[in-house]
Amino acid sequence: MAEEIRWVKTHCARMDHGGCALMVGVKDGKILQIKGDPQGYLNKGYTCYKGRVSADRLTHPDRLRYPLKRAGKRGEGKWQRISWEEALDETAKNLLRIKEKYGARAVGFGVGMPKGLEHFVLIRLANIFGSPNVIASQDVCHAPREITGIHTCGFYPVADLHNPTKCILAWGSNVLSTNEEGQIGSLTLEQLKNGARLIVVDPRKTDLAERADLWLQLRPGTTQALALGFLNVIIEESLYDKKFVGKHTYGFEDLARHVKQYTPEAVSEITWVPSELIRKAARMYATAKPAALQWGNAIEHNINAFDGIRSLVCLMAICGNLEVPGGNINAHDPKIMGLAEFVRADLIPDKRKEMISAYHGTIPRLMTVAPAYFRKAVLEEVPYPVRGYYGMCTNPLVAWAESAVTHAAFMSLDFIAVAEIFMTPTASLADIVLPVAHQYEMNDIGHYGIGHGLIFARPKVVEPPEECWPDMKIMNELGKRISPPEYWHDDFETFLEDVLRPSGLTYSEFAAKGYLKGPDRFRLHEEKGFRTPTGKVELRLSTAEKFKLKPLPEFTTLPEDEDPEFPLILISVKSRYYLHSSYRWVEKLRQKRPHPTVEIHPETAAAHGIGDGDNVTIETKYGSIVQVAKITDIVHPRVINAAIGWWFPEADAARQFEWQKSNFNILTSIRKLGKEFGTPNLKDLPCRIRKL
Ligand SMILES: Nc1nc2c(c(=O)[nH]1)N[C@H]1C(S)=C(S)[C@@H](COP(=O)(O)OP(=O)(O)OC[C@H]3O[C@@H](n4cnc5c(=O)[nH]c(N)nc54)[C@H](O)[C@@H]3O)O[C@H]1N2
Ligand SMILES: Nc1nc2c(c(=O)[nH]1)N[C@H]1C(S)=C(S)[C@@H](COP(=O)(O)OP(=O)(O)OC[C@H]3O[C@@H](n4cnc5c(=O)[nH]c(N)nc54)[C@H](O)[C@@H]3O)O[C@H]1N2
Ligand code: SF4
Ligand SMILES: [Mo]
Repeated sequence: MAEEIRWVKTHCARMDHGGCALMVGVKDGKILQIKGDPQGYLNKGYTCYKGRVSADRLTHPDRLRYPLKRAGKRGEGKWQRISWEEALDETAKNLLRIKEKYGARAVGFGVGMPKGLEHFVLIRLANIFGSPNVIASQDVCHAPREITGIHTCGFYPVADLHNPTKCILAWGSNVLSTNEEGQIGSLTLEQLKNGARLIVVDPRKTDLAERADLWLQLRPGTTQALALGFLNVIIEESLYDKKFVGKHTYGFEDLARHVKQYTPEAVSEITWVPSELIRKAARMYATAKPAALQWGNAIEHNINAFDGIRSLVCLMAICGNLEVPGGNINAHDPKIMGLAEFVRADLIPDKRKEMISAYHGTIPRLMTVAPAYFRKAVLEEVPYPVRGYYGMCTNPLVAWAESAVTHAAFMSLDFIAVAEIFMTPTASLADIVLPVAHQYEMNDIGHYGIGHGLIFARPKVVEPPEECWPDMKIMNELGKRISPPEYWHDDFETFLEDVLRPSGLTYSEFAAKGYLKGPDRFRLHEEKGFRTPTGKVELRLSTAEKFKLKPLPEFTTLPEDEDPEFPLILISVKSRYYLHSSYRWVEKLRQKRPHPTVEIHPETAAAHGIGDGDNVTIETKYGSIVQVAKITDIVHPRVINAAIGWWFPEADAARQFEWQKSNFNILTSIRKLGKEFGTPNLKDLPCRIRKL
């Protein structure tokens, strides 16, 4: 007799940063329907389209189902099916051979956007193996915000959208589409319904900008200048929180003197935002108590990220919005295992000095290697040779800036293993490809280590197909082969129990509860000060000289020089329907966004003779790609917005699925990098277009 439909509670994952509580309807071992759980902490029943169709990721006929070994030349698309024993032994043999010849640091452990607990198991694997080199996209994703926050105020200031706020300042954040870091868009909408004012700083008229009281359409790449202009107005007009500034900040007089030059008129010239609008917005933010600054990824996508973010933390601070409900808070973790303990940071005490980045002098506390520096090590042996790579949850050939260099680096490595759900451009260059179990097919913990003070249960709903294993299981078994077995478990699920042990809960008790949240602790600075060397918010950095950082945030240059040959400015936005380079192969998503599209203003399109739906060549001085024109006035006439993450799963694997044709990162470069994080310019690039 057929089974009745059974509803399982879990949390959405691996479609963005995740966090929506879901009810998943299962029958006969198959997922039939997904809907939002009205009791969800973040989403209260909300889901987006890609969350609702997310089970379609599991059933695609071309999904990887067995371990594969390269049969032809690298990248030729010829594979031989092998057993797990063979795949693990072969991977172990190669990694150990590289370790013996060049040292453990010659193996890079690669990971992309944090997707689940496997992220931290990978760091643990690297630490136990003895390699200080975890290669991650942190240079362009959150580390600039997190680490600049820690240096400035001692923590990572998160917008508190769970308590009433009077004003949301959304700065380069498209949260209604991206639900960035579990700041599910419905939380913002709820605040607006309850009367919060909204200021949007974005070069593009986003859905959020449509709802804003004030929309500041800044010139891309000028966040630092605009934020310094806000500081100028707030200090000149004496709108700052005097009590807080007097008691809890270091270097206010210096900052005040320094920002005098950034008058709204001067800043307007740089940012294109009218000076009166800068004044109005600065006043609105400074006089709303409390106000939350919801910042986004865009501010860390250029070489000046550090200055821009420093200015924004100074802004939160002088307006008295740090550590207050409805402002920007230090989210405290629940009682769970600390990160350092989980990843066994103790085993590699000299990591900071040993990692590739040490040579490049990146900012203290950045503990992963920027992809730009990894490739330099592979291709030029700077500062030492790197010959092997184990990667999971990432697609560097599409996700990293300057794809041609990525291709060259991967072609030159001695050994590459990639764990994936699907054959991607990067996986197609590997020697060993390992098929993984995915969301809904394994027990997992979400949002661990993300800094939002929450973890979510993602219990298993269905069995993985054929020979797919969770990444955690793969690394647990590989770990036993390449490092002392006592660090590894009989059953990988012990990792889940380890994280939870301090809470007193088992994984199944946690799954029944759904999530764990740390305690709300507001205004802790009133008792304890801030966790910086001066105990205050460092408007002027006391460690500047020691760490070779700028003491005060400044506007130095545009990310790239203006160039009359390339008169337009290129930006990008993450797609509502995809996660970066993932899931172009999920039919229901592909139907929504079948082609890579580039948004062009009607005047600009007309001047170039481009019509809606035309194929357009987009060119920077670094490369050129083709995308399909979408004519729209949501972009400025001088700005175009091209799609990121494109490759074509339907194309030829032997040619890496046309990784060059429409891939945004053909247009970016790693020749110029921000010093603090090794960040390249991903947006704000001079470009030109023509009809193909
Ligand atoms: N030009 C430009 N470049 C960018 C960005 C940009 O805005 N513009 N954004 C940057 C940012 S913010 C980030 S975070 C990075 C993201 O870069 P990546 O994290 O590398 O990109 P994704 O497409 O999210 O994930 C890559 C792969 O993970 C696989 N995957 C999904 N789930 C699993 C799993 O459970 N296990 C395993 N083993 N694999 C899985 C997917 O199939 C996919 O191929 O890209 C950065 N690159
Ligand atoms: N659907 C979906 N959701 C996602 C992701 C995804 O790929 N797809 N990726 C996830 C990841 S890893 C991340 S990091 C987050 C990122 O989420 P967000 O922080 O929202 O990042 P983006 O979409 O890159 O850009 C946000 C906004 O910045 C604007 N912008 C572009 N250039 C500039 C500029 O120079 N200055 C300013 N101030 N704004 C600018 C864009 O117009 C856009 O509206 O989203 C996560 N969620
Ligand atoms: S908003 Fe994000 S977490 Fe929520 S359903 Fe959509 S993809 Fe999943
Ligand atoms: Mo990201």
